[in-house]
Amino acid sequence: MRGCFITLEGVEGVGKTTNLEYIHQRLKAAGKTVVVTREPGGTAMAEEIRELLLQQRAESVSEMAELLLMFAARAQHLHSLIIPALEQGQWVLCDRFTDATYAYQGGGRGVSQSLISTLESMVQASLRPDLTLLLDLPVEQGLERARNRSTPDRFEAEKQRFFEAVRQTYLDRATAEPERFAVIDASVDLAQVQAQISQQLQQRLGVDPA
Ligand code: Z5A
Repeated sequence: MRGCFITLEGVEGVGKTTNLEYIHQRLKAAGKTVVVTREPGGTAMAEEIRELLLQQRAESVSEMAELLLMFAARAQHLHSLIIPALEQGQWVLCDRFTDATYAYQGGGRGVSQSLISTLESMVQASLRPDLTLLLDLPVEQGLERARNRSTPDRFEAEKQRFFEAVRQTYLDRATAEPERFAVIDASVDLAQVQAQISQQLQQRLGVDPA
């Protein structure tokens, strides 16, 4: 039986990395074999594309080049890791996936949603996540949490307005697909965030509480 595909989304600093390990442990405790991965990246070649995408550079990057590189990395990730794992019955837990393309390249950069949708169908056929946990909090709060880290990458260097558009696109997508998305209030303390995640894993996927 095909494994379950779970994605984690949200703007900068919402706590995806922090909560990824928590979800991993919850799924393992429930007896699932889990592959944890991320986008862009997840395989050696896709990680090289990630480097290309995140590096700050003097040359201005075309929106189309950025979009196609995101999908090139995704095609490789699906081919080498995600699809084989799901077909073997493993669960895949992925830090960002195509909703991030709608949010960042679509909402943030202004690329048309229909173009993204065409590429999504070409690259993924009918494969979509079974559950997308959208960690949501006001942009300023996320930027504040992320501010103390290393030098900003090419995306992190964007202005607040860019991230507001990213957040709104995520929320619109969650409203349009409530059966796939669970919106988590990430503005509260970590224990409360994890309680919400735990409840969603139980309600939607039957994962027993710890
Ligand atoms: N991107 C794209 O444009 N298009 C695409 O299709 C895809 C990606 C797939 C890399 O993503 C960039 O790629 C991303 C979008 C673009 N750029 N941006 N921005 P990434 O996921 O690697 O990078 P990120 O969004 O910058 O993630 P992040 O910086 O690692 O943030 P996070 O994982 O969501 O947050 P965190 O590191 O877990 O937490 C941040 C801090 O907050 C940390 O100190 C925590 O201890 C703290 N924290 C976490 N939760 C809490 C709570 N509840 N209370 C208080 N403090 C907390």
